[in-house]
Amino acid sequence: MKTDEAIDLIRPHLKQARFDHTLRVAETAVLLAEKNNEPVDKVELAAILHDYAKYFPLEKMRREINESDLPQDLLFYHHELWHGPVASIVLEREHGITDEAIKNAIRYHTTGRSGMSQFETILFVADYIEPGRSFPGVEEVRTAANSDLYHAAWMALRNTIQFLVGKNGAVYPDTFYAYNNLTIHLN
Ligand code: DGI
Ligand code: FE
Ligand code: FE
Ligand code: FE
Repeated sequence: MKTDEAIDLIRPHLKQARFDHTLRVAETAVLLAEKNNEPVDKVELAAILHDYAKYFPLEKMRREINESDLPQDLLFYHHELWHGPVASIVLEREHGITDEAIKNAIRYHTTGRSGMSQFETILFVADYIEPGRSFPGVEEVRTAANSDLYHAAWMALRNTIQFLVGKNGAVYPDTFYAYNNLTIHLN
């Protein structure tokens, strides 16, 4: 799939603000791909597609998870975690996205996971630092991303875990595994 086809595919599924976010994630991901020697076109495609399922009806996402090989425990956690895994399976089944690197980057873009590839880490960080984001601490993560992609990912995971725990929320295990994995490997 080409970039312009991907944009045409996602556009009708997204609100304007989410579409604009997507284009900023793609621009950010391309810069990180260039800096870290990942295939720019593939990273850009993953970024354009990453929030494809963001506004799927909850019932559709629930059904897709139920009828898939995805971990069923997703259904016990916040529905915000569903759109990445659901996008990865629907994009493969209905739109021929079979590339494993692209599928995994989309699948894990919200939670992260232990042992994320550099490709996956680029989308994870780009989604967090795109210029429209204003999370507390995001500027620090942007600075880190200029010199150390994995350190930036670690900071984003730490901030997200702190944010979720701070509001007494659940944290999906993959997010902890991703954080612990980078904590151990960066030291
Ligand atoms: O889809 P986006 O808004 O661009 O960003 P995203 O896919 O990274 O979604 C992030 C939201 O998901 C963020 O507000 C926190 C929320 N969330 C809920 N539970 C978890 C979680 N994020 C992570 N990483 N882990 C969780 O368990
Ligand atoms: Fe997302
Ligand atoms: Fe994210
Ligand atoms: Fe996003």
